[in-house]
Amino acid sequence: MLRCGPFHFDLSRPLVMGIVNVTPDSFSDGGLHLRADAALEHARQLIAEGADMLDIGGESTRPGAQPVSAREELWRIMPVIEGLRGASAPLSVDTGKPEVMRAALAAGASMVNDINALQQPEALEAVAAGDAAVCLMHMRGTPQTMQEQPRYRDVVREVFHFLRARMAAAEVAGIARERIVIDPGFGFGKTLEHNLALLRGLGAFRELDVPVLVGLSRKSMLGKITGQDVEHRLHASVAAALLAVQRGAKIVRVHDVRATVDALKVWRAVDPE
Ligand code: 8Y4
Repeated sequence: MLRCGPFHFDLSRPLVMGIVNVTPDSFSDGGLHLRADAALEHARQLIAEGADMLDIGGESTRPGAQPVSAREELWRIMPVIEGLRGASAPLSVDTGKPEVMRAALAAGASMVNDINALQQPEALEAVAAGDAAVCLMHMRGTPQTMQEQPRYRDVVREVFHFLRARMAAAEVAGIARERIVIDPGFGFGKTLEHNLALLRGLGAFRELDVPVLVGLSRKSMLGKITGQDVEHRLHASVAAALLAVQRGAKIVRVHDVRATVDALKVWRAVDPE
């Protein structure tokens, strides 16, 4: 069971989280209003395509991307969250900043997706204060430094221990286990070999007894495997999402919702619970 504010999921089937970027590089940059309108239209389209939840992000987390201020992040995402009030799918806010979490949750978001796993001061409290879910993700380093020669003795073990510790911190802060999702953080301070080891070893995270979310959509590891650049990674992304759910992932974070939903329908027809 996953509790996301007023939304409850029994997780008898995997969920598709659609990605809505509200960053200047993702939509033609015709000013704040046009950007919010484009993101809203995109969000509504993803819900129509079968997204179970949406992840709204105003800060680019690409390797090397520059951080943005809380004020800028709020300007970007708040019109989108407010515009989606009453939507049939829960909204997740992709942020590490407690100020942004509080504003988004007050405006009706039901989940916080934090690539920093609530390690910023006040982040645990910001989530604990309400009934939203949280995704705790593993990252080595920061988006600015994470591609600098990451080294692990045993990547599955190290990610597992980090996530177990962040789950414990979240529970101590008052976030019930049924509100917690974990994510090994594909691509965040990991080489291709680390990412493949995590995908192969994904089953190990089931021991933590909370849903596992996986984000592989269009990522550079798929570029390395296929030789395709970012706009031609749909097929690899669908294959990766399917492999992840076969290995126990309960939520897949994707750009291409319709294709992923169809692939999961085929999987379910063959492998019904
Ligand atoms: C093309 C498109 C190339 C996207 C790279 C990317 C995750 C995440 C991101 C994830 C969770 C990304 C916010 C990176 N990835 N949140 N966020 N899990 N929970 N890169 O794997 O999509 S952003």
